[in-house]
Amino acid sequence: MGTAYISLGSNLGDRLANLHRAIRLLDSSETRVTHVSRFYETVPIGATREPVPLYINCVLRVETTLNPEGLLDFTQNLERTCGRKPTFRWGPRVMDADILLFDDFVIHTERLTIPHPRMIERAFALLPLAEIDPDIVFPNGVSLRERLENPEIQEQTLVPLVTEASI
Ligand code: A4P
Ligand code: MG
Repeated sequence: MGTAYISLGSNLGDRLANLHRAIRLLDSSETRVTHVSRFYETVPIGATREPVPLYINCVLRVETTLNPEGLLDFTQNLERTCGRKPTFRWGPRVMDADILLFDDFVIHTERLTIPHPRMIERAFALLPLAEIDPDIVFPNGVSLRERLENPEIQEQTLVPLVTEASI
């Protein structure tokens, strides 16, 4: 059994409904959702060709019998089931499901990089992660607490939504 942290983001359609649906789909026979962070409304990060609407983001902790590649297949199927259509990089999407961490694995293949390479710069991933497990230390020895004190993380805008994230 492996433990993974998954970041969910939606900035198209009924964003809350999209997140709830993804959480339900993830709670399956192969991946059990054990923790869900609060939901946050977040300003889009990353340069795009055109303005992109605000995201709602959250992070989940799952216990899974899948290996990392199997979990990526699962999350990519989930993105399609939720109605994600290919657009441009960082374009609006009904659902983005990224694997942030998987046990202490460090993976660099063509399809999969773990820890997620951009996680460390993104408050929308780090803050919800800290709600679930504030004591995380990344495989490179950097602690989550250390990253949260970084001014570049602290200046990013995250608004917690008053809604119950439920499994
Ligand atoms: N891939 C490699 N490693 C992973 C991993 N750990 N988890 C590959 C998931 N996928 C991984 O992803 C592109 C490819 O990454 C996949 O084919 C997979 O094999 P994608 O989701 O199809 O494309 P993308 O998301 O447009 O590009 P990218 O570079 O992955 O973007 P990110 O890093 O996912 O960022 N701002 C806010 N506020 N909230 C957000 O949620 N999300 C993004 C997307 C940008 N800005 C955002 C948010
Ligand atoms: Mg992605």
